[in-house]
Amino acid sequence: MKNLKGIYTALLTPFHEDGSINEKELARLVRHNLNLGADGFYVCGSTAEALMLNVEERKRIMNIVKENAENANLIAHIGAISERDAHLLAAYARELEYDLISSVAPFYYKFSFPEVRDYYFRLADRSGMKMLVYHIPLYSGVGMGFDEMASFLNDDRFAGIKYTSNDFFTMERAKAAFPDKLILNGYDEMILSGLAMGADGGIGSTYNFMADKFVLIRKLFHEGKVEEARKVQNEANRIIAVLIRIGVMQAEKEIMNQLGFDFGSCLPPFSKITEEGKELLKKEVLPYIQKARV
Ligand code: MN9
Repeated sequence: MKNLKGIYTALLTPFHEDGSINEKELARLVRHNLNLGADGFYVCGSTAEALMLNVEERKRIMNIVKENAENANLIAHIGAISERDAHLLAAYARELEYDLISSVAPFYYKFSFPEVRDYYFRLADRSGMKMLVYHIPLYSGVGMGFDEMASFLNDDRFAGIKYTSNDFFTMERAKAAFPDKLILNGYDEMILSGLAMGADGGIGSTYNFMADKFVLIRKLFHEGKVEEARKVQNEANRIIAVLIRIGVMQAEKEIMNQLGFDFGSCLPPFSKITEEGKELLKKEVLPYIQKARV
């Protein structure tokens, strides 16, 4: 079994002015992140605005990432409000030989937990792929406690959980009960807490331009250098605090633009970043991140 622990960049999607995908820049983003030391990629997740893209666009992104990722680990987020679309994307992930599929819980209609559970099992069964449950209660509105998580982790068809919550108590309980399952931390600003409670790595949006900091935090943590790891977490958090003031996704795209990429802006209904936001990033973020060499 391949080692799937590590630091995964939740890739952004660069767009042209007309809203079509900038494929050349996506390939550059993947190469930039390999240079920063990322172990793998989380493809078509929240950060990619994938829930606002159609199946063809998502397949195209999966394809471009596969072609440029060398032998990095690949997780395809195939979640969609249409389960039919999710099955199509899961089948495509298998065709491209992704390592895992992942899905947000079915949302909007307030499905019961048995409905949520059966959704996940159908996707794993039909695709023959191992599933990483994407737990993000703040966005999906679907909460899960230890018992719900255990109903997945008890089963071979489930690789683990992408854990985007600050309930580290439940994270620890899940890891202690299922030490061989993969728990990947979701909130970048708290990855050190996640690692301390048993996370095997992380998946994050701010990794797009500072994966090196998260690779270092994880390395220092595993060497027992927790104070040093906290210094790097502090460097990352000073940046993330600025992003939160502006709007995380809009700010992330602008940072890529300032690094010399051509990422455009987020799709509507996301608003465009203001001139003031751009200035703030130039002053308070750009000097503290690595320049691109691709
Ligand atoms: O995948 C990301 N979560 C969302 C994880 O986009 C909802 C995080 O990387 C956050 O963007 C980041 C900033 O809050 O931690």
